[in-house]
Amino acid sequence: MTGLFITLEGPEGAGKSTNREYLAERLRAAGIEVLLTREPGGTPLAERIREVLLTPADEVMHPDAELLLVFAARAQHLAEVIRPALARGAVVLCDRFTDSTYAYQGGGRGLSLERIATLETFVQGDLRPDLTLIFDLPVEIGLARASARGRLDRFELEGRAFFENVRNAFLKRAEADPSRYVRIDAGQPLAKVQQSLDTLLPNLLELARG
Ligand code: Z5A
Repeated sequence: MTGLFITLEGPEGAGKSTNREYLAERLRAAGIEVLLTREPGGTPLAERIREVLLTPADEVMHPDAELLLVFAARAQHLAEVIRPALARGAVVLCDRFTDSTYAYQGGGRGLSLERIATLETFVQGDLRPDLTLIFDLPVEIGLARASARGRLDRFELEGRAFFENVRNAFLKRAEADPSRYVRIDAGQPLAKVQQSLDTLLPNLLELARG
């Protein structure tokens, strides 16, 4: 049995966590097993790597170290959580995955996309998400939502140009493969965003039921 692997992507404050819960509720109400998880993280070890990645520190993290930590956490997460859930037929709803690596380490840090693709294949084999929802919104709105939460993490301390590059990288990936990506306008009021998700639901249920 093979489940369904759905990832939610987009910049900070785009509403990925909020809408992940909303989608999970809808799918569970239809009797589908749903596993909610996130990256970096999703297992105790991967959550420890997340702490290292997100905590601001005096020592500047080299971009290659950042890239390898992201994939180290992903290898653990895939082995312990994602692959077993897919193997038992669950729908996996994952808050960020490798599109974030292309956007943050590729678009934001300027690392080579070829190098990211090599690590992607090394860590994931041929596993890719079945569907990726890109929650897109202007950088200033996302940053305002993130700052309203209080203390900023290591990524949120970056400047505006970094986040413009991240956003553009997400949009470019979505445009390049419309069969896998759906762009959601996350700058709308939450009720409208959730109406957009509702329109996807019949399709998702059909896919989840195989
Ligand atoms: N990262 C990386 O560099 N490379 C990788 O490969 C991976 C990750 C996997 C993880 O942070 C960091 O790791 C991330 C990239 C890096 N960078 N940062 N920062 P994260 O995913 O935990 O952090 P985040 O994206 O910043 O999470 P977030 O701010 O919680 O965003 P969100 O989940 O998209 O939003 P939310 O929590 O659902 O909503 C945020 C607030 O906005 C909240 O108060 C909501 O009530 C509100 N909200 C949500 N939607 C709306 C609408 N439509 N209108 C008004 N208000 C709304």
